[in-house]
Amino acid sequence: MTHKAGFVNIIGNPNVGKSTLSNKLIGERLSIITSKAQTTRHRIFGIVNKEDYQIVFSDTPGVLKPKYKLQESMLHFSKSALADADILLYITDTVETPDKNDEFLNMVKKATVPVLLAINKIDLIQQKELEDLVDFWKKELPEAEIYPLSALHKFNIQNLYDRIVELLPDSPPFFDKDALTDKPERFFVSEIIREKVLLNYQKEIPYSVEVEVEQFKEGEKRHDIRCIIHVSRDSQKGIIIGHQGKALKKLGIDARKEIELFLGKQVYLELYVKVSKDWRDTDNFLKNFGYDQ
Ligand code: GDP
Ligand code: MG
Ligand code: K
Repeated sequence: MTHKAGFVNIIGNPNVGKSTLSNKLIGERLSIITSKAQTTRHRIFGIVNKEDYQIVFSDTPGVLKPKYKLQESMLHFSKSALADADILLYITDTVETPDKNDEFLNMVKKATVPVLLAINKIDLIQQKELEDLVDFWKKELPEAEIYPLSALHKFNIQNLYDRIVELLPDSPPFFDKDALTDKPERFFVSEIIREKVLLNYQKEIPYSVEVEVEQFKEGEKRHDIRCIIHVSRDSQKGIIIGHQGKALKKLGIDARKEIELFLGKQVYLELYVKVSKDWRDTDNFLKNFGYDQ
């Protein structure tokens, strides 16, 4: 029996639905999803293993014009997605205005591997509008195969998935066939906490926060997890903690519930807030947080 395996790299602008679609394709909730842009900072591999194939999906940050070092690193993750792909999955949606200067689009045009173009969020428009949009993309990316779909409503996703499997090259698996992802459990713990920060706090706070898992002690009945929430400035520490500690307490409860679901274990979660001045522009911090290249 021949075995197939390949890297499917998912790219596109912020908020078109990359995380939603990749999670539906993978069938596990691996990348975090919120309505705020720039949620996904790392390349996240989700791996689908079947007897005769292995698909390695990566979900990347959208294109950004780097404003600070963290974003430079995020952009690097995205660009590297183009370098090692077997299949490119370029996602647009029915909301964004197609832009001829789109940096990713221009890279996709130069791709030498098969390009699948997903037009997401078709639940938001009428049939006629969709036909016009499909015509536009046929001209814009003549080599691409077009898949109109709705990731959120799980509509028309199976066709896309089947085509991906067809296009996989003959290859032995890249990862253990029982691996779900190349990221350890503690990575997802920090991502879940970061997602709750995004949901619980406003404005610039979420983008100033990094979560470090300081201790991850696996117990028979319970996991003891201690995390540091790094912020860039003193004033942000007060905001995270909130009046009489209420905001931090709520964050801890929200995060613990979801971590327990994810790990299938009872969890004792301790959260500390620490000011790590200007961590977003400090090489040492970025390196510790896994953003070095
Ligand atoms: P990413 O930034 O490209 O990873 O986008 P996300 O996956 O985080 O999705 C951004 C927003 O679009 C979220 O609020 C999703 O719920 C929403 N979204 C994703 N897919 C669909 C869809 O098929 N239809 C609609 N109406 N919304 C969607
Ligand atoms: Mg995302
Ligand atoms: K997002």
